[in-house]
Amino acid sequence: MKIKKEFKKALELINNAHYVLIVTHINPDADTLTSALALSNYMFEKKIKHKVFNKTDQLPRSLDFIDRFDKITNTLPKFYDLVIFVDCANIQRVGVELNNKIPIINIDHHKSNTNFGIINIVEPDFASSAEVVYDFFKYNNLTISKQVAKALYVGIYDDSLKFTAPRTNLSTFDKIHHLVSLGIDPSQIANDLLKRDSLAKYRLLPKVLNSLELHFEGKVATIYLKDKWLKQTGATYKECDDVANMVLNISIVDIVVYLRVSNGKTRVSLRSKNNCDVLTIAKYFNGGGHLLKAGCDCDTTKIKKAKKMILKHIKDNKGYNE
Ligand SMILES: [Mn+2]
Repeated sequence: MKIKKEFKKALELINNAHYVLIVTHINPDADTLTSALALSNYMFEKKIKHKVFNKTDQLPRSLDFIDRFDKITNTLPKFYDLVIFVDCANIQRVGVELNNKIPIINIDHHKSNTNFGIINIVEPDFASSAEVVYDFFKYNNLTISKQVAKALYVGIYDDSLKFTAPRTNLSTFDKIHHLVSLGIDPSQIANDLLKRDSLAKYRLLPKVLNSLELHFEGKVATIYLKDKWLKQTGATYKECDDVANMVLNISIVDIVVYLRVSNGKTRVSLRSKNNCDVLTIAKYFNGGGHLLKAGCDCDTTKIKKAKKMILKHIKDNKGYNE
């Protein structure tokens, strides 16, 4: 099996490296961070020198119960001789330029992955990159510690959208079964992950939900978040990440378009169900992601304008009527 060999080669490179840099994507989600932290906990146990890098200065606080979360840094180390990308479809996803002479291990599950590494372990049929990292442990017969198990469990749980995403299958549950058998506590993890919301989030949510509009006979819903609401409520946009999925629960809605202005652009998150492809929409605007979960930027700070652009393209792409 080709992939099996790649896992072996990856471990060899890790064991021969002096300093491993593990990099995660911008706008980090649980999958990219837990995949990195699973590897980081393993390396810590094996005394392998390494760092986990993410560009942001605003990591999702809800993940702070995962071991070594506090060690994630947004400063690149001066020296590293191996880079591991996790959950990044392309080299630009980390948001910084790295020394291009240094070998790359590329671990991912995006169909659009550009195979930019000297070792590429990409499993587009997996619901999460954390599952690919799980296989790295399995195929190399490495012991999975409780710390590693916890990180992998959270990555698989979150990126499979709590076991509701289409790529969730028997193998996902086999992995979960094994991880739980190692002694982690799913109930405690659920409490840590899901039940520590700030009050500010619940001051922000009604404002975002109040922006809800339905289009094309209700098939498409739009919502937006205004920067000033963050100041008014003290919430961060990260805390409101699940609002798009919330709106997608409305029975007639197939696509949710969630807009917010950030860094001089309008950031657009697209979520869908019933096999409704939003990746093509995101790609049209130079974005990326998965079939049912994608994102892109519109070159405007006017939410109204961005919304119009996206809706027009959805209309043309899906052949919806007004
Ligand atoms: Mn992922």
